[in-house]
Amino acid sequence: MKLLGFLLSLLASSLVWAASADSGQRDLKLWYAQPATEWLEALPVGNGSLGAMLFGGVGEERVQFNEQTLWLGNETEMGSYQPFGDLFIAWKHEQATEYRRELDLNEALHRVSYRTKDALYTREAFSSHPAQVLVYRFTADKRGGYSGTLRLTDRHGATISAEGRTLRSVGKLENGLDYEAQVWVLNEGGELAVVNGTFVVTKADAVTVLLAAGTSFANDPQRKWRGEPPHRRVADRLEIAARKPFALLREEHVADYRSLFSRVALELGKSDASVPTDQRLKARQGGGADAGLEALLFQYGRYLLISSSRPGGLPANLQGIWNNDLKPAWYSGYTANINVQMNYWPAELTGLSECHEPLFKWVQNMAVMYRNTQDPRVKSAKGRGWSSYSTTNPFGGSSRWGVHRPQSAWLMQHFWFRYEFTQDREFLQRVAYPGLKEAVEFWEDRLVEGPGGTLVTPDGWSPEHGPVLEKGVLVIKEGDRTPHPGVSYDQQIVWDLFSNFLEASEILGVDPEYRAKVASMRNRLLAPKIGRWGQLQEWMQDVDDPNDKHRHTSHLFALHPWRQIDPINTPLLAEAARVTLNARGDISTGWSKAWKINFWARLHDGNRSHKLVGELFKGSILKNLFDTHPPFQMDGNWGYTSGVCEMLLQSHTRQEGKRVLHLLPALPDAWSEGRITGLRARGGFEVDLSWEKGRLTSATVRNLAGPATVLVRHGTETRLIHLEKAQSYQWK
Ligand code: FUC
Repeated sequence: MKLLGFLLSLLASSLVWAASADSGQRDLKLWYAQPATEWLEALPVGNGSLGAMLFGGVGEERVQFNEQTLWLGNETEMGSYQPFGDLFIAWKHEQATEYRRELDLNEALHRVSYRTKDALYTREAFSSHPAQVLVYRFTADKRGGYSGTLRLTDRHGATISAEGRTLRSVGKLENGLDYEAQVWVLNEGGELAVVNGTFVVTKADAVTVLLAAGTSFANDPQRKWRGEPPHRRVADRLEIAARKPFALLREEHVADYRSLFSRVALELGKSDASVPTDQRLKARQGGGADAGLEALLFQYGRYLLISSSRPGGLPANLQGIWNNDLKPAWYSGYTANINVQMNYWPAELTGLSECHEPLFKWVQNMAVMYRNTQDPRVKSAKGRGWSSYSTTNPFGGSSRWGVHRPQSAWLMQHFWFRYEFTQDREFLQRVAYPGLKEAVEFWEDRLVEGPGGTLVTPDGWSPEHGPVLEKGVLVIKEGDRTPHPGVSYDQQIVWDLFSNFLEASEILGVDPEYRAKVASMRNRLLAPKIGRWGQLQEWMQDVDDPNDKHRHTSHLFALHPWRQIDPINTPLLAEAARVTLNARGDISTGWSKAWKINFWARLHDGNRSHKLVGELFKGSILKNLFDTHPPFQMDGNWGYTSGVCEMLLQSHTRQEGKRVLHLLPALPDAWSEGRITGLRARGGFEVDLSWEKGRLTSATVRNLAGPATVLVRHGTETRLIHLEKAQSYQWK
């Protein structure tokens, strides 16, 4: 019997470690040699809407879960994103050795394994998009190893019950939103009993826990944001999932996740993945080199986006979908003067166009809410188009802090990106174009005549500070929102909007007269200016302070994410942007550093981008690799992933009217060797790149869309290529 146990344990442990023997896989794991002791050490799983933070405790596992529609607030009150509840699973296991927990980004699986004096215990968890349930399975190499309790808690006064094999919490928020969570406990062997509202498991061989949660939220303003109560939906999901063997649930989950995740692979040098992630992070923070960790953080951004943003759902908020606070920072909402856009920068670049969709739906909903608003602060001048406040919730309610006139214009950029990358003409015609045109009309009605017959926006602000006179001295004050005409941020966003509109109307062959009018308005827009200390001016007047270290660099919008400024076509302005960035410095909040990685890449300075990568790791990456502002804010994760793309491939510029695919435009010395496959470029291209000793060794450009002629650039060499649909070009 003893011998059998030993053999079984050998078999189980070799299975557990089999995956990690493959070095390609090992590099894509976050792993730790101890359980999480606090929330920001726990590891996230998510299926786009149902998310959880897993602590991996031995004596007690904590599953802190969220569902992305559990929001307080309404159309007028901001409210905030709420934690749903916790599931505590306590096993009578002590003195664990060989402890390991990991998040495998290749398969979106969370695993825990440890040994006690008589057995090897293993767990596997995932949040399944196809099944819409969270699955957590506990196994061991000995029979009857699981005895303990399962307890469900809630933070909003829900009624909690335990019956049969179901734990249930049912409640209502003060805004009338109904919510429900159910946990099914499926034990193999042993017994399951209800004692005082909790489940007691005795001597089970294995236990599978299924969790589903939902609310009565409907993502639809016409329905006043309310749909069916969640009960039936939640129960049905569990019933269907419970009928499937664990292996099948797992297989369907992995297949679904990999259909998105595996589109892009990145290798950056070698690193020792046998070292736990928190130790690698510490070493990196201390200045050590770890290109593998940088590749892991890149893929983590993709993992997080797939896990928090799926078609039909809400967009990823400031914390994705993961929140444990009743009063989360900035409501865990949607801030659109940089943050929510940054969340989606990597979507098209890294082949996750589907994950971009929730943003479009949200923008369309906001348009419904704000188009006819009577709120004098954000009302459009002549009833055309819409704008809003900086921070809003899913229902259109806002914090009312920061009137943000370019809201729709900047957000419409994402619709244009979607078209540029996918070349989906139907999307352009049906979805993007009407929204672009509406935003153009909004600005047509607002622009006024400025100096020298230029057109300026009348009353904007440069998030999130401004020039004020204090005791006769001009200072740039944090948070000041005094309106000013011709603010660079506004001017550049309107230039971007008009440019996208012009291209869109030309491609679709519509509105030729209006196009001509918009073209002439664009030509008259007050252009970016170089100020007295060589900087790119933030305001119409040359008032920038060279000692200003503000985290927002709103006036560099034209450099990134847009294309009005670039080193090849507008070298003087690019130089001014460089002066500005140097003055602002590299030390800032998480997302600000992430943005700067993108800026320096756009200036073709890979080493400086990589220095910012180091700064990001140093003060802004937490043990579970979440970005921190502080506090924790996920935009920096996504801004980083986008930054890495910008270092390796850019496709936003034109030369002589032709799109340019720029290969390795900002490769840092630290990434002397590497390989990336599946990166996307504007124009509908997919690009693979390999390099050694800092030099490109091969590149493949595949054309996924219709016939196209593009310039491919590498270093100082530029080649004109023509590709039919599905054809590829090999750079040698
Ligand atoms: C903007 C930023 C803050 C923070 C918040 C969510 O207000 O200025 O730094 O990121 O959004």
